[in-house]
Amino acid sequence: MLLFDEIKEKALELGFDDVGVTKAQIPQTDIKAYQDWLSQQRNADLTYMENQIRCYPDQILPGAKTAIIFVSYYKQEKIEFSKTAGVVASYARGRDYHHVHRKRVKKFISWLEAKTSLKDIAKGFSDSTPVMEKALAVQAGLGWFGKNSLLIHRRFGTFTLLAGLFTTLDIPNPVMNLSLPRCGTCNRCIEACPTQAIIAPYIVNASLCLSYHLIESKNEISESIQKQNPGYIFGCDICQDVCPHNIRKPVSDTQDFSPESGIGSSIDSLRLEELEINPEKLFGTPLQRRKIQGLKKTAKTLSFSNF
Ligand code: B12
Ligand code: SF4
Ligand code: SF4
Repeated sequence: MLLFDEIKEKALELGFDDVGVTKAQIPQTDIKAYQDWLSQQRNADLTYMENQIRCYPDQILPGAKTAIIFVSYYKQEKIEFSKTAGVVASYARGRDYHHVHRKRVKKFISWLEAKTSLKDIAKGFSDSTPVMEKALAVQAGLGWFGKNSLLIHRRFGTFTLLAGLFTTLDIPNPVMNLSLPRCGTCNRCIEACPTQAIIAPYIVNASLCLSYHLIESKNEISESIQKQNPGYIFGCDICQDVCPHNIRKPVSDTQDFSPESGIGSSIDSLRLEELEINPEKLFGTPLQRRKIQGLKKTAKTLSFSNF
């Protein structure tokens, strides 16, 4: 039988900062919250969010019994907004976590298969597969939902990224379910959000969120959103920067997430020109999703003198 300690040892060896084990089942309360969110069109034009399969792990991996959820801590230095450069959200400054996670999860699955002498027993995911990752992380006892809707990891706070796998193995879950709200009377993220995208505690309307407009949306950024952007060129960290669970936490020591491993903390007009000449510099970073054309479009909306 697989022991949680062995799973944890392997996860940490591969570079993850924490791991939890839980049953491969999404709680009914999360399914209901997701369906309400969808029916109120909080997903903007993210049509991939309409895929209800995310509520049913068994449809992603037939016979799935257990979910193993991995956590990566990525906090970076807070960058002051300036009139000359657009700020890149912390998670996007280094290498693309999708790539980093894919490699690690693949290695974990190989290890699992070798350990059990079984094949085709697991299916990995990180962000892009339709899986309710935060709900599973909470159920695995890794933390709680914050009012900014992010997972507050019990030790690392919210500057964490998730990955995981479903497996047909029945692995006992040694962790308690601690799914209690831990925000108390705090409302800092709601008050600080520049676009009022956190429309109620735990609920983000994607069509108001800077992160949606600066990462995902292919549409023109509306004037009102432009005006409310304090200076981001890609993503947004504000509802995390203000969170007391993140204050006094050190910068992550994972090399892959450091600005030196990717595009860096901010982009000015010179850097934009350089990226236009060498667009391959975006490869392997989260900004490749936006490509140089997208970044240039956003830069124009920042109306900084030198863009
Ligand atoms: C769609 C999406 C977005 C959209 C919509 C955001 C959203 N909140 O849904 C946009 C583009 C705006 C976005 C932005 C960001 N994202 Co995003 N995103 C996702 C994605 C793909 C799905 C999220 C989802 O299921 N939404 C559906 C809604 C219904 O779910 P929800 O908002 O989590 O709502 C839950 C809770 O609020 C809870 N709930 C509802 N009511 C109540 C009431 C109480 C009392 C309680 C306790 C709970 C509760 O139930 C709901 C269902 O579980 C996940 C990856 C994945 N596959 O899960 C990444 C993910 C959530 N994103 C992530 C990140 C890092 C970000 C950004 C920080 C990036 C950035 N710096 O710019 C921002 C943060 C914005 C924010 N405050 O949410 C990480 C978050 C890690 C973490 N620690 O939580 C994830 C998990 C990706 C990953 N693999 O690491 N994202
Ligand atoms: S990422 Fe920015 S815009 Fe989106 S909810 Fe958080 S603070 Fe608001
Ligand atoms: S800022 Fe306050 S309300 Fe928002 S997630 Fe953090 S603790 Fe919760």
